[in-house]
Amino acid sequence: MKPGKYDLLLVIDVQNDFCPGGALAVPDGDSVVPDINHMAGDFGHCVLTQDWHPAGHSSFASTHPGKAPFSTVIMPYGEQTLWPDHCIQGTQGAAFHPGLDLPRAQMIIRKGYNPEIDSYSAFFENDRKTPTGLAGYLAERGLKRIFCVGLATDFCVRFSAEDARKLGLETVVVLGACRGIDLGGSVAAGIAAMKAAGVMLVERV
Ligand code: VGL
Ligand code: ZN
Repeated sequence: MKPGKYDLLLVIDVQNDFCPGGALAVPDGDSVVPDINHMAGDFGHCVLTQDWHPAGHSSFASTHPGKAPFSTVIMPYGEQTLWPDHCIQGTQGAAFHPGLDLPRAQMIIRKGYNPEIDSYSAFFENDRKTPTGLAGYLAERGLKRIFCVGLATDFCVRFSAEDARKLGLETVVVLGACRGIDLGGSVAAGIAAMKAAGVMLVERV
């Protein structure tokens, strides 16, 4: 599973709010940074995603009176987990972790900016049909294999990897460079779902 010139490293949501001390901290989230920096040199292509919500986003519990963070609501597009306010556009919490060192990264996909729809996946919003443009970018550049790393294993990494498979891409998730939130067993469920979707799971590359 050695990456090369025609492979894309997709670095998902390595942002301050998902790291210890942040608004939606993923346990040990910052520990992926050195691994990702190190891996990036082996890839011909690197794209980052950045969770990028307006204040008052519909995925924030604070937007739904009486609702607590980590509870769920039904949205027009299905069930949505409600989160603490996080990754608000232009804030330090939304900035990439300062240790991330990816000078060769080619593009940043911002997602979750539509106030009405959350977006876990790098490819589609949570309605599972509004595209972000990443599929077109990969197609136009002739890239057919992606390696996913970052935060969080059970949400944005999982949804990105599943969508990549739906698009027919060869998809690898490097678990050693991912960390999960783990709500009620969501890491185990996410790993099972990714396997079932034909995602290749490896510890490192
Ligand atoms: C994420 C919850 C809310 C993630 C983003 O990056 O996994 N999770 N927004
Ligand atoms: Zn978010």
